[in-house]
Amino acid sequence: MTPPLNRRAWLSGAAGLALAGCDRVTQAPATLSGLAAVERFTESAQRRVVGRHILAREYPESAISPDFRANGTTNPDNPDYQAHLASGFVDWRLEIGGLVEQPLSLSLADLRLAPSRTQVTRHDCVEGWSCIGKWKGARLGPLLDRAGLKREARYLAFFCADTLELTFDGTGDYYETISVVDAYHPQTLLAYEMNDRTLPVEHGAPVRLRLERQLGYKMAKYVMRIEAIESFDHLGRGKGGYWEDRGYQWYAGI
Ligand SMILES: Nc1nc2c(c(=O)[nH]1)N[C@H]1C(S)=C(S)[C@@H](COP(=O)(O)O)O[C@H]1N2
Ligand SMILES: [Mo]
Repeated sequence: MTPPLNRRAWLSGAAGLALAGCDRVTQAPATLSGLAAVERFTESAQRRVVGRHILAREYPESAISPDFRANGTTNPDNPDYQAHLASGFVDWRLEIGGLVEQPLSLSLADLRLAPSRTQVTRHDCVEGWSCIGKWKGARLGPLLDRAGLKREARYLAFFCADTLELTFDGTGDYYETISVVDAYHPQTLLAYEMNDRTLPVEHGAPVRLRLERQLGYKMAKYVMRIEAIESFDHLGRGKGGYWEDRGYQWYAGI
């Protein structure tokens, strides 16, 4: 994308002024093209990011599905998880670590105190069904700000309590990855309430991801640990998620 002519003229003019006090004028042409390249880069990067922050459609409460289907794991067969469930998740902590300045260990009470959002949205499963539900949860962006993402962090990985397929190498554990950009989308939540009630076990208690611009399989249930990572090559079979490892698209935009 080339900036419009008048803009480019303005840019070289401004850069020329800035360089007026500089005695190594011979460097000006290289500096100018460098500035123009940076300008073009930020322009297109910004448009991409803004485009990806468009909100998913939200619905009136009257549209909420009376029977929201549960899919995949509906009660993790995992002793640690079952112990937390039995005690109402009082000792449960969500870990946020990896490429962060300040790893976090958050109780449900901590999550409930974090900046939250409530939204009525439609959940689309790749299998061909949709349900509308109301979700309340902590916005992921402010939590990542608190943890302080390091520059190298490009993705967030979500590790879940359930193993969907028993494999010898552990690639059957449910996990997901999303980009840092999508993590900062205003509707991206760590949801702890569904339809005004504590998130039920079949829908991912105590906390599940809501990522409203993508398909259902991206929205990890039973999230135990979040890690900021630079690449997902080393996770599972390297495709970025349990279902991605079995052929689904990594970017499941809708
Ligand atoms: N941990 C975990 N998360 C998961 C799944 C799962 O089996 N385990 N299934 C995914 C799929 S395919 C869908 S459609 C949704 C289903 O969410 P629901 O049970 O609340 O309808 O969760 C997604 N997240
Ligand atoms: Mo799904």
